[in-house]
Amino acid sequence: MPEPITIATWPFGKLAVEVAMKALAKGEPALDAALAGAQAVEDDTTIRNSVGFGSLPDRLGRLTLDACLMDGRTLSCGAVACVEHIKHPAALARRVMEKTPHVLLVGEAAKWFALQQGFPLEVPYTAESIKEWLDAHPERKKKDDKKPTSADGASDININEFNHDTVTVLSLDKKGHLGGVCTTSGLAYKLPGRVGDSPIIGAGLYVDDLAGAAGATGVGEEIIRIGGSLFIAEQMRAGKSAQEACELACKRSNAAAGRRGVHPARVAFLALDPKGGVGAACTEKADFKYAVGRGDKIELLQAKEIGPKA
Ligand code: SD4
Repeated sequence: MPEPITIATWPFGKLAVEVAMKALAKGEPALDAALAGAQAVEDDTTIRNSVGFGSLPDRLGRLTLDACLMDGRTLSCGAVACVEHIKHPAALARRVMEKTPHVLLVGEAAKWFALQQGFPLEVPYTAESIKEWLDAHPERKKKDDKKPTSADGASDININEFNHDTVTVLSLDKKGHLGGVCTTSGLAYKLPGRVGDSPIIGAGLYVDDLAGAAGATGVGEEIIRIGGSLFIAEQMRAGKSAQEACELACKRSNAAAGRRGVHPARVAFLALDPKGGVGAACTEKADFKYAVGRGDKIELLQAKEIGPKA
């Protein structure tokens, strides 16, 4: 019987890992455990600049959330993008998976679907998040690292210690099944309507018991461009370790930037293979930390950085 494992992005992913590991210890399926973990992070508005309500909004000050999830046993998956006023987008993505024949619902229509499913409409802003937006709004304060998304290339978008906003949680349960969830408020100060990699199956997340689970964080445009998570899963299917697969994805992202003549963006990947092997890597300066839980132990690890010359 495999040992249950959960891995999650960024230091706040520790909370997700704690919650998911408790669920796995009780014998819950990987997808349920990963969702419980992700939702704990969505619920915690004290995690500044993080995920869910209270996190950083778009350029007009509106908070729109993206999420997806995938079951490695069946390849069932669901996603929502650009949803406002719904506190638990990952749970909503699960309803898309379970109650509709579709994979992805977006915007107003996703909100209507949420209402139909009994999700309450809620106010997503906290006093702190409003103050943060007022202080950091690009027209009020010119600060390079908080620039809004520009049209002239994703490589000038920075992910830094102040604007991590995605939790990706990958779990392996006692029965050897994989499940994954990704939930985010997207890039801080994005253009209204912008959707990144996080709710895109194959980009922000991919989970297949027969290959492995992979997730991403960082500049979503660059992750979509290389189909990051599916790329990693396919590398594992072909025999690469989780670590090798994540490093290859970083190399591919760096090479993609090279082909456009721009500096590589900050992206990071994590992966979990069906036997419990773990990997993570990031591009230059992404400074990616991730949480790993096995048994009673939860640790925060630093991902290997893959520079443009690697
Ligand atoms: C996005 N990948 O919307 C997300 C952002 C992110 O830490 O991961 N931030 O592009």
